Amino acid sequence: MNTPTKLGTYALGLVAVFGAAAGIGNAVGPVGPAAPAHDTATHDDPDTESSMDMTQQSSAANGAHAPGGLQISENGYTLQLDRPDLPVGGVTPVSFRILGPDEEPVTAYDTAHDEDLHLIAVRRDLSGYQHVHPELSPEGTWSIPLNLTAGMWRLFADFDPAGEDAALVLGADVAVAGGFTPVPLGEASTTAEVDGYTVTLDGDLVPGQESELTLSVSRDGQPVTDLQPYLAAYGHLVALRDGDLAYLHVHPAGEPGDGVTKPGPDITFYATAPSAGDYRLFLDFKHGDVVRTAEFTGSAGAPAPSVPDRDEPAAEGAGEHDDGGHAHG
Ligand SMILES: [Cu+2]
Repeated sequence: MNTPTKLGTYALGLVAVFGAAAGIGNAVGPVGPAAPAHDTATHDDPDTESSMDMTQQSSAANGAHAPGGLQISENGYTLQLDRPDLPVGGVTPVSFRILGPDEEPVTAYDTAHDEDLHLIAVRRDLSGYQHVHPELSPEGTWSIPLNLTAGMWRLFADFDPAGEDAALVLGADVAVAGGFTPVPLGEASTTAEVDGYTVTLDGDLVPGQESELTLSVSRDGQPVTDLQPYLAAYGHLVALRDGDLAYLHVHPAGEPGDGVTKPGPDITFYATAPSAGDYRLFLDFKHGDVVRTAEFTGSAGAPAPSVPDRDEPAAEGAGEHDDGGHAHG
């Protein structure tokens, strides 16, 4: 009966390896009582003794507030679906309201990217992506048919209520009845094919930092230089974090008609990844009067620090860590 012991030893070995891999900033290691938060642990979960320090490092690296899309209610606004579950098959009407701080449906919106509200639907395995623009009734109900396969879906409403300074992204789940096979996240890639078009991705997502991403569209080996404006840009990019579907803030660089921005082949965006990890990127672009979506899997940051601290000469890199005051636990 010493199998459990062996397993236990093996597990401890794994923890030790993991602790070593986590490297800098992690002298305490993931076992044992939680290290007191170094500086600015912004999450207020009091029960974090088993959480990994890597996660804490990642969130500490992000000075911004929480990413969008993770909440059904925020800043007094609530996404209220008419039905939390839907039948499977074909095209299904979906309707919802945005309730304001007065709990009444919001009927006045500021237009952003040519629309008052953008609805993103994606199954929770990041398949089935749809970006649509529902119709608003005078009473404040948004309606749109969606093509929903069986499974758990996430709906994101991206909108800016009139009178508010900033746009909100609220998210809600919808269960679609029936059996389904989860689709694995695709391998990280810088090339996507859609409908005879090839889209390449240049640039890296950086945890906690805005980075430039350039997507370049070609067809039959020829750069596409006559992209059509779509949503006041030559492309619309949505990025979702694998695992919780956090919705990244992305904005295009330039817009059609500004005298600078060309209609392809390159479309440039600025995106901020809230943490290290995998993301799914969805680029909508319009050409030949058809909107198509190119999808990529991308990673932000390295999974673990690759260079042990002591091997670095006392140069600029180490200096930066010391400034942060949290590199050496
Ligand atoms: Cu939209």
